[in-house]
Amino acid sequence: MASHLVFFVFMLIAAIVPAIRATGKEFIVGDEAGWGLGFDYQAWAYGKKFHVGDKLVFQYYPGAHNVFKVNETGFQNCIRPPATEALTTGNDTIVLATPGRKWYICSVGQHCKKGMKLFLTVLPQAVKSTPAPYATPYTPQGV
Ligand SMILES: *[C@@H]1O[C@H](CO)[C@@H](O)[C@H](O)[C@H]1NC(C)=O
Ligand SMILES: *[C@@H]1O[C@H](CO)[C@@H](O)[C@H](O)[C@H]1NC(C)=O
Ligand SMILES: [Cu+2]
Repeated sequence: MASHLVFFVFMLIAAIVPAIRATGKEFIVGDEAGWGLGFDYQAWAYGKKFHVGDKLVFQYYPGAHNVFKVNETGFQNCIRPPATEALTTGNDTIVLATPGRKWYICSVGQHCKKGMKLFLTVLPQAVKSTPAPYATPYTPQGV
């Protein structure tokens, strides 16, 4: 009897957990420091696990900075891509849509050269977002 209840609770949790994970985590880049100068974004990203479906939010005073998604060369040499538009709202949300390596820089002045750049690796989605099957209802026995 008690073991049935434990099984039911387990099934319930197993059905709920993937639904929570699938909504994606939100990362405020730099946490309280936000997106700015004098912050080590590689240290910030180190040890964090980014998955497809998670979001990055770059927060800064609008006009003071911007966000460009660049390739590896652009990241290393601080080259802003001519064709792409910068994100400039000061609350720029990027959904990590594909796995792989991603690079972001600020193109204002010498900010990128001074270290205002972020590199991270996006992992595939941790749990499939397909709806979990319903748990089998607990049926009392020997009543
Ligand atoms: C990287 O981006 C620059 C534009 O900023 C472009 O000229 C270059 O071809 C790109 N390199 C690769 C390997 O895609
Ligand atoms: C910033 O963006 C996030 C995610 O899109 C949103 O939840 C939040 O309300 C925004 N904050 C401000 C101050 O606009
Ligand atoms: Cu900047």
